[in-house]
Amino acid sequence: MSDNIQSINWFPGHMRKALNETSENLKKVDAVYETCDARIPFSSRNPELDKLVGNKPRVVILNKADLADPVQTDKWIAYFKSKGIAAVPLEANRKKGLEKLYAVTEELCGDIIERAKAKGMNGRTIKVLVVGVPNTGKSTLINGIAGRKAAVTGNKPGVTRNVKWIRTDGKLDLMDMPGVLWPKIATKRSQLVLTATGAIKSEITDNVEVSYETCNLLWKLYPKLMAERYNIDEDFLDGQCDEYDRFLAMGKGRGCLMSGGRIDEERFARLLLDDLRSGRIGRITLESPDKPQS
Ligand SMILES: Nc1nc2c(ncn2[C@@H]2O[C@H](COP(=O)(O)OP(=O)(O)O)[C@@H](O)[C@H]2O)c(=O)[nH]1
Ligand SMILES: [Mg+2]
Repeated sequence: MSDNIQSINWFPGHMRKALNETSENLKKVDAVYETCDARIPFSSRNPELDKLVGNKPRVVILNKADLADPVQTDKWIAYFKSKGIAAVPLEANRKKGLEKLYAVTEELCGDIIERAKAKGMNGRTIKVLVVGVPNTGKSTLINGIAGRKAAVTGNKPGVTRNVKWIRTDGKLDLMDMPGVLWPKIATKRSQLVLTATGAIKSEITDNVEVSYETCNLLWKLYPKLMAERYNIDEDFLDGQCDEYDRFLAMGKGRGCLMSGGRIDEERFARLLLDDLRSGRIGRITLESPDKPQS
């Protein structure tokens, strides 16, 4: 089972434990890599982390950049920069962007290295803790940096053990216990985008509902990509039209029909979510730093 929030059961006690554990682990590292999903940088981060990290060097990693809209990714990077936080795009599963990440890390941790050198320690590595909400690519990143399938433990909080380090060929040592946080589900919109991207598996919300809401959101943000993918009439591009009619037209456009010509809504609902999650609609970002909630 993938470690989405359902399998973690985020009760308040768990949340507190996870934050305490992260806070303890932070004391043992030089820098923090905070992973988030580049498609939803707002909802896939936990705001509590800012307080915990304090002034420690930190890089926000906009992971799954291959699936995200590059224009929006640049905007997010500028946004984080304006807050004094370094951010880099990454495709952890293809190890694309690691060099840039290392360069930024060395820059941020320059004085740690310099101080060690002054004391005659030349091979001083930079100790890094990877934190982030489930499914943002922590394990993939750690394996990518380690250059092997590292035996990462502690995907769930609350297990105390001695810290072990994952040594890499490079200048980093990674804590073998990634900090698992929970996503910010402050609004219905956050819940929707987390579900739509597959970050959380929703038991309560039914697939058609999620897909329908996602469809409307996508149409608002990327009408041309949607019209193209789902072979729908150009007039749906202009002016007002009924959202449900549009959803059905897309289902028809992709041949999701039942006997008698009725639209197979469930099949289309699944197809649309699958398309989105695998990037088949195009590169899409669902939250903008200008208006993260709209
Ligand atoms: N498209 C894409 N998928 C990724 C990327 N990085 C990780 N994934 C996938 O995202 C899912 C969650 O990754 P994982 O490393 O298990 O996340 P964790 O829960 O934070 O440890 C897995 O299916 C990965 O293959 C990426 O850069 N691009
Ligand atoms: Mg993991």
